[in-house]
Amino acid sequence: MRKIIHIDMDCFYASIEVRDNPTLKGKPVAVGGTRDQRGVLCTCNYEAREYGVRSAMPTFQAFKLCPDLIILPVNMEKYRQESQKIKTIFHKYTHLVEPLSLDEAFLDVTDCTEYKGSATLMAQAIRQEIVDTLKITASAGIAPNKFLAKIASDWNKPNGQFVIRPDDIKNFVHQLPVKKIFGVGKVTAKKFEQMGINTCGELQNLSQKELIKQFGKFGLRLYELARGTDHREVETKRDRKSLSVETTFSEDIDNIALCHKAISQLFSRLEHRLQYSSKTKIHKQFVKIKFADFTHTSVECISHHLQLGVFQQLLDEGLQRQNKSVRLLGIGVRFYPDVLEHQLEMEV
Ligand code: TTP
Ligand code: MG
Repeated sequence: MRKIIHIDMDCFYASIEVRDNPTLKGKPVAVGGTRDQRGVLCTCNYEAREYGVRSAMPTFQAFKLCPDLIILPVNMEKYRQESQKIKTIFHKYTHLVEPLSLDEAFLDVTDCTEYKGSATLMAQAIRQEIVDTLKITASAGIAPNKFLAKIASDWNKPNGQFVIRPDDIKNFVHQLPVKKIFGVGKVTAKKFEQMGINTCGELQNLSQKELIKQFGKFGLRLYELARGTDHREVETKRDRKSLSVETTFSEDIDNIALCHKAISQLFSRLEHRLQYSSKTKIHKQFVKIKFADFTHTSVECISHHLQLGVFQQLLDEGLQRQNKSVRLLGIGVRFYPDVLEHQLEMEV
């Protein structure tokens, strides 16, 4: 049994901005694009959430819900610096840290002996240290695996934590809505709803065979997650082998032009993610396509520089393999293994 902590900062960008301008305290504040630029919000504080304002909401819509909303511009450089401070704190506890984004990470504390090995007390201490150093709050989830730890960190948000002990798993997942499973988007959730399945407990009634028939390889994963099982390891950046981004369409699409448009959008996201990646030496580019029937294919080629055109060619190649509409598209890069990367540096 592992001990995993998932830490997620509370309304990260907004907390930083309010911290740096205390006159904003207690007021509804968001960070993102302005109304006249037809912008979208990155996030907002909990005061703004009371009005129904949310991340990724168009700014004009947020103003309709909350006319007093204060919108501040995005200051990535500042958020990146704060993110670095959080990471330094994490590494005091364990080197098994897997950052998921600027404000979120998994920590494997299975072998940590501090706090008599109590992951709950460690999470408490980490959150306190974040408050002391950064003057903003974080929430934590503590569980025997990544899947449950991530759900748990959301349970007592903001500024809270929640523990799922091995003995609690059975009861916890029984009531857990299937929507909480990563990868179960609106479309799959609706499909389940039509089958009378709303909770993981109900999902457990489907056999492995049935799930695989309906969802392919993802079915196998659903079978495990519905039981609170997740064997994925905390993957530190050092051993990161690839980096990818993907999107699931709200409706399956069969239009090639739309697929190409999606690839361009994914490309910007991947470029952005690569800016924060400690690995930079690209070895391959790949495209992943999941079809409406949940079968999937991936196409890759050697490439040392990130190029949109290469992804477009790979997409065309992948689409030719099956004549079906597309449910999900992903693009990514594989990095040189560390040894090779080292060699490459020597050669330069
Ligand atoms: P989240 O952790 O999803 O959100 P949050 O930290 O703002 O709020 P919560 O308390 O619910 O955790 O994302 C972290 C940061 O990433 C967020 O502060 C802003 C950025 N972000 C975007 O830019 N766009 C988005 O759509 C989302 C969800 C987040
Ligand atoms: Mg957060």
